[in-house]
Formats: sequence, C-alpha cells, structure tokens
Amino acid sequence: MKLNFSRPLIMGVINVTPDSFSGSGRRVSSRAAVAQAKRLIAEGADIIDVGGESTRPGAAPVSVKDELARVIPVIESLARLHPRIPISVDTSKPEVAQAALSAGAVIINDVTGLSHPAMVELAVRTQAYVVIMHMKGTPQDMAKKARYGDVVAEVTRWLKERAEKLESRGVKKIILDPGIGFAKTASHNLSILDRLDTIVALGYPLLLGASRKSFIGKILDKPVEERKVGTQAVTAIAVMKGASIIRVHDVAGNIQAARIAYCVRKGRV
Ligand code: 8Y4
Repeated sequence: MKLNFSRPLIMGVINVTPDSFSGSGRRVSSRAAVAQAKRLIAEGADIIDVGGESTRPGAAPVSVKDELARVIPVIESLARLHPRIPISVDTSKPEVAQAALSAGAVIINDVTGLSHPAMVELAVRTQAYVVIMHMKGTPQDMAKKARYGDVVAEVTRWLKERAEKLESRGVKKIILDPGIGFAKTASHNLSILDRLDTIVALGYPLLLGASRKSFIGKILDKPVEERKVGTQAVTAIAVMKGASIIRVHDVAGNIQAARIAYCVRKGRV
C-alpha cells in the first residue's frame, strides 16, 4: 500500500492492553479495541496505530506470545473491515511486526528506531513503511538520559544518520519521528516543536506524537483526560512546520486543527 503525503494524515491510536480494555478474556479486549478503531475511522482517521506493549516506564514487559494475542486479532479484523485504511503496528519485536504485516499492517512503528537487526531484515524483505523514532536509552531508563547540548541538532543528526544507514541496507519507505517525551524534558519537547522544520528539511515524511503527553499537562496544569485542546494546538504547530503524520488519541478535533494549519501553510483553501 502507498501512503499519500499530499496532505497531513491523522493516525489514531489503539492500545490493546488489559488496562485500556478491561474485560475477562482476550476476545473482549480485541472486540473493544476494534470498536474503538471503528470510532476513530468514523471520525476521519487516515491511519490506525495498533499497539499491545505499553512503552511507559515501569510497565510490565509483555511476552511475544501475549503481544501477538493482543494485536494480531485486532489487525486481522480491521484489515478485513477497512481494507483501505492503512494499519500501523506499534512494536519493537520483529516476530510481532512480521505477524502484523502478514495480518495486513503496512507500517512498522518501532519506538526503538529498528534497534533489532531482525527488524531491519524484515523491513528490507517486506518493503513496509518504517517509523524511525528518536529515543535515548530504553523506556525504562530514558528519563535520566534527557541531557543534550543542542537537542534539535542532536535529534536531527541522529535521525539523519539512522535513516541513511537503513537506506544503505535497503530500507526505502522511511518516516522520521523526533520522539516527543522519549528521553526529553518539557523544554526539549518545546525546542523540537519550535524547530521541527529543520527535521522536516531532511526530506523524509515526519510523524509527530505529542497527544496528551506530559509537557502539555505541565504547560496547562491539566490531567491527561483534559489535554485535548492542548494536543490540538500542538497538532496545528506541527502541521504548520511541515509534519506529515500526527499520532493522536482523539481524532475529530485534531483533523480540524490540522486542516486549518495546512491551509495556512499552503496559503489557500
Ligand atoms: C499520556 C498520554 C502520557 C500518552 C503518556 C503518553 C509515540 C509512539 C508512543 C510517538 C511514535 C504515549 C507508541 C507514548 N508515543 N510512536 N508511541 N511516536 N511513532 N505516552 O511519539 O503516548 S506511546
């Protein structure tokens, strides 16, 4: 499947974890996840990102078997129900990514930046889209690694080097992501947003995931469930600076924010 980057795309997030879809068994969990995905698509989502492994620090590690049991039924159902909606799989495990692509996913969203060699081989073999996200350390220890001289310069350089290395190995469909909140303080996130155009200038489509994140809560002094408007403001800024994909939990409002910003950027309706 080919993605059309002629306008900004909204990626809706589906977390298939027992805490987000508490039910007795796996079936209940996948049913609720598919229902949530259908709502996001009805609101206008262009892409659905399906994840079964919490990237939050302190979250319990998930085995390959459990992660497969969470995400594969959801991807299979969605691919059948909505064959024209591209599905992204949020995983850093090559086995999970492989099964997800076989089940109909077309994007590998790996927050470790394809750190596992088998993930690179899979990307080369399947020619799937891959999201290369910047992070320092692991989700477990990244908080204490949030130290930079010039965060924008360092993230841009890291993404450029990683993308060029992967291209030299045969990965072609690369999407870059500065990794908002991953080994970054609120100030680091603000600098990245302010100068997002420097990362866009590398020439790859750029994905931004700031939805409900803590820097928005810190600025507005709002808990996670009250960060919708703050998220929409970030969406408008990211699109103004040239972002191609915006990853969000709440689709409808972010589509409006993205459309306004995109029209301002183009200078026409
Ligand atoms: C409240 C709400 C608190 C959300 C924390 C969070 C990104 C991503 C995540 C991202 C890409 C999250 C899987 C973190 N963030 N993938 N995934 N880019 N590509 N935290 O920024 O949403 S999960």
